[in-house]
Amino acid sequence: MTLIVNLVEQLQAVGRRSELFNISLWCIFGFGVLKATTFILRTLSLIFDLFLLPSVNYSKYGAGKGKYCVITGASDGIGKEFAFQMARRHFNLVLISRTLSKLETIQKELQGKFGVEVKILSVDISRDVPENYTAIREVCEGLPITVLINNVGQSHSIPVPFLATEEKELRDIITINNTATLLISQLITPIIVSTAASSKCRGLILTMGSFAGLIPTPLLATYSGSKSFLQGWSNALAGELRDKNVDVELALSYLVTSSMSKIRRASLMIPNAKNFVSSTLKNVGRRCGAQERFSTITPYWSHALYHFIIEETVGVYSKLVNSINYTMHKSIRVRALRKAEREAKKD
Ligand SMILES: NC(=O)c1ccc[n+]([C@@H]2O[C@H](COP(=O)([O-])OP(=O)(O)OC[C@H]3O[C@@H](n4cnc5c(N)ncnc54)[C@H](OP(=O)(O)O)[C@@H]3O)[C@@H](O)[C@H]2O)c1
Ligand SMILES: *[C@@H]1O[C@H](CO)[C@@H](O)[C@H](O)[C@H]1NC(C)=O
Ligand SMILES: *[C@@H]1O[C@H](CO)[C@@H](O)[C@H](O)[C@H]1NC(C)=O
Ligand SMILES: *[C@@H]1O[C@H](CO)[C@@H](O)[C@H](O)[C@H]1NC(C)=O
Ligand SMILES: CC(=O)N[C@H]1CO[C@H](CO)[C@@H](O)[C@@H]1O
Repeated sequence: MTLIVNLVEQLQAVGRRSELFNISLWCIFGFGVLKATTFILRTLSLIFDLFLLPSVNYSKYGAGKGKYCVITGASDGIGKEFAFQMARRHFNLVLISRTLSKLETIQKELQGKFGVEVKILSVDISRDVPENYTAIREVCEGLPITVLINNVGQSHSIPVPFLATEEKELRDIITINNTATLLISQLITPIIVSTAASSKCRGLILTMGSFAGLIPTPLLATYSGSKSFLQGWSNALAGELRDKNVDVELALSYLVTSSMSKIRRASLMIPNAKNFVSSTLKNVGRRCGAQERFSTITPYWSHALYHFIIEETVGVYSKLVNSINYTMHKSIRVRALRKAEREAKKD
């Protein structure tokens, strides 16, 4: 205690001597106050978003007024949950994925349960051919679409060094996660803009991102890059469409149970698709865990706290996070290779 008092007295003595020193002290003090204030505001905003605010009201996007929501990769996992939860909010739907039989089952169930109109289209989005985009345009043209959910994603096999990544896998990642998302958004966005203008409601373009895009991830380099690409693209588009009454949002997720993640049991850090989607739709337009990012949401509470803590401490681009991540994926790769070896022996 006396040490501090002594120090302050000495500093004051120096301060009396030097105007510059005084100004510097005030600057440091002001900087500290600013940092502390923004930290407190971000923390409060996080708590309000996650635990206190009521669900977003979808009537601003035309819920219950015959408006349509287009969902890609809608026959399973997260996409299928988006379909159910948007139907419950009284949106008509356009559902796109490869497997027609799965789409037909969902169509019947949703039409029966919620009395909404459901159109389905089977296309393989990894085959980047103009016919397929024409097919999508034909289904969507003339419909009053206000919401697009860019959800499609295909599972990567196992963590792999970039130099050993096969060209096909590399191209598929970029085609499915990037090119298709861009082209489908280019088809649907003009429809959303004109529907929003003519029916005085807002539009929404929601894209599924991933923690792999948030945190550069060694051994998933191409995939990690493809997801950061979506972050940059989505936020830039958000700026372009702001005056057109269209909200553009990127949803960030750590693992969710699904056939893609090959995880069946939900846990504290790994929700099932239903809980993940309900937290996304409840808070769309708010940031939750992504407090430092505009037009981005980390919706699920445990993912949100994880994102917030990394960002407020070492930062997502730090060397520390990068090397922890490298070790983690190296061990996943070793285990996956061993498993493949065992299965090869069995056959
Ligand atoms: N699960 C996770 O841990 C996790 C974590 C972060 C982000 N995400 C993101 O969440 C999104 C959905 O993931 P999910 O876990 O729900 O995946 P999922 O359960 O594997 O479902 C993928 C959906 O996409 C469709 N699909 C896959 N390839 C397609 C293609 N080439 N053309 C058309 N449709 C295709 C599938 O239907 P068909 O088989 O009928 O085509 C299925 O409906 C993805 O964007 C993913 O990046 C997931
Ligand atoms: C949502 O907003 C609409 C119109 O602004 C209003 O009529 C409706 O009651 C609201 N719904 C809820 C659940 O607050
Ligand atoms: C998508 O393209 C493939 C390959 O050209 C074609 O066989 C298929 O019929 C197309 N799908 C639709 C729905 O048009
Ligand atoms: C490592 O990367 C993955 C993305 O694949 C991410 O979900 C995870 O949070 C990262 N872990 C750490 C400790 O940074
Ligand atoms: C082909 C491919 O690997 N696509 C990636 C698309 O995004 C999902 C989830 O973010 C990844 O799991 C896939 O690896």
